[in-house]
Order: sequence, then structure tokens, then C-alpha cells
Amino acid sequence: EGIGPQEYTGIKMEVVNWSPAAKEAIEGKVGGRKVFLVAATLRPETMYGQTNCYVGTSIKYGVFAVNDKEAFLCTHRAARNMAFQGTSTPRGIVNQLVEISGDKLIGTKIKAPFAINPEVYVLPMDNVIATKGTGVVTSVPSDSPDDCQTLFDLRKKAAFYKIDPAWAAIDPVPVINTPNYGDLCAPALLSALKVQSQKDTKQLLEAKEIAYKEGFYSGTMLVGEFKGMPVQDAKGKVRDRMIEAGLAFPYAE
Ligand code: A2H
Repeated sequence: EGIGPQEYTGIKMEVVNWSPAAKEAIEGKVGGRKVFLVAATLRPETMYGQTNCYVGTSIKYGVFAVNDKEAFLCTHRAARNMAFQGTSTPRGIVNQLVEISGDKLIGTKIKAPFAINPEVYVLPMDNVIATKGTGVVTSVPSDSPDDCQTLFDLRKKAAFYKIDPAWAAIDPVPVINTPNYGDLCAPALLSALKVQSQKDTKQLLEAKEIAYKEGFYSGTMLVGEFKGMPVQDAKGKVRDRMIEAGLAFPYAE
């Protein structure tokens, strides 16, 4: 991380159906508000390719009132940052409605804004960092090697991860073409670098760096309103569209 704040896009993923454990913990405690899981992303232009969402199973999350109508599910740390960025009212006040552990969220169905698959499931990821972003990661396995390897691990070991295989059934969706890695950059890099699991953190770091550079400097959009446009130009435009639609907001830390 360099000097100065990292500018993310907060993606609002409305809950469609809570998992049974989350329902028990949360029902009756949000004052009728719509609840959104909020993910921090650096790649808003990839949101067309969301196939699921990740949380850390041992991370503590909260549901925080944004106003009378909406509440955000994220870490307390992120809610506090948001309270000072004009996201919630009154300014600087964190109003936690309920606390919930990440493991209880697995199997919750949420809306994936702008995605070709409009509804996706919450799944576990080993490498979610509690102190980065919101603690919620939206999964785009076409363009994020971490997301893609986690999806492959979950499919291989569904019982171990205590998930229903149906929750991990959506395949990576082509969103961006790069000259060197085709229409599915992340899966191509996982094969090229022989990544076997989420635990191969060294190769994953290398894959992540290549994917980011390739996508940003050489990528062309394959889908959406800005299809055919270089990623460098489309990135900000997709972000603006999502914000205009009320499905995203700027988040910095
Ligand atoms: B990115 P940086 Cl398609 N723990 O969004 C682990 N990873 C987290 C996280 C957390 N608490 N919060 C956010 N992230 C991920 C999309 C994406 C991302 C693509 C490709 C690369 C990529 C879809 N997932 O990130 O350390 C989020 O995943 C690679 C740079 O602040 C977020 O953007 O640089 C990115 O890491 C932020 O990482």
C-alpha cells in the first residue's frame, strides 16, 4: 500500500434470503430496514461477472443503520469509516443494530448489482482480511485469481467447507478480453502459474499482480454499456453508473 488513502467502490448487495442461522440472528432486529452486504472493490468495471460473494467465517460483522430505510452489513471498522464519509446519518455516529459472525452468513442469497447473474450466494474464503475494506468481498472469478481459486476449492471440497454445491455452481463469466490471457484472465493465470489452492499465496500474489496490470492496461470490455471500450476508460464510467443507480458509493480508507 502506498501513501494516502485507497479509493474503493462500495458495492451494495441487497439480501434476498438470509441463511437460516442469519435469519435467526437478525430477524426483528433491523427495524424493517433493507439490509445490504457491502463489498469494497478496486475493479467496479468487473461487476458484470460476479458469481458469488465471500466473507471470512471467523470475522465479526455487524448490521449498521444507514438511515431509517437501509442498513449495511460489514465490519465495525468499515462502518465507522463510512460514518465519517457521508454514507450514513447522523455523521460520525455508528448505530449497530446486531452483531453476527461470518460463518452464519454462508448460504445467504443476495442481489449482485449489474451482474449477468443477478442473484448469488455468500460463501467462505480463507484469506479475507478483517482489517481491509468492509470484510466482504464480491467474487469475480473471471478476473480475480483469488476469487477464482477459492471458487475451485469450494467446488472440490464442498463438504469440508460446509456449503451446498449449488451455491458455488455459477461459472466464471467473460467480462474483459486481454491479448495475453483471452476472455477469462484469472482462470488462465491459475493454470499458467500452476496454482493448486487458496494456500498457494505466493503464486496467487503474482497472478493477482499480472491480472490487475493486464486488465487495466490491455483489457477491453466484452459486456455491458461500455462493451468494446478499453478498461482504462470504462472503469470510471461503470463506477459512475452504479453510483447514479444507487447501487454503489465511494469508500476510502
Ligand atoms: B477486488 P487492496 Cl475482479 N480481504 O474486487 C481480502 N481481499 C479483499 C478484502 C478483504 N477484506 N476487501 C477487498 N478485497 C479484494 C474485484 C477484483 C479485485 C478483481 C480483481 C482484483 C481485485 C472482485 N473481487 O483485487 O489490497 C477486492 O477484490 C486485486 C487488487 O486494497 C478488492 O478489489 O489492493 C481488492 O481486494 C482490494 O485489495
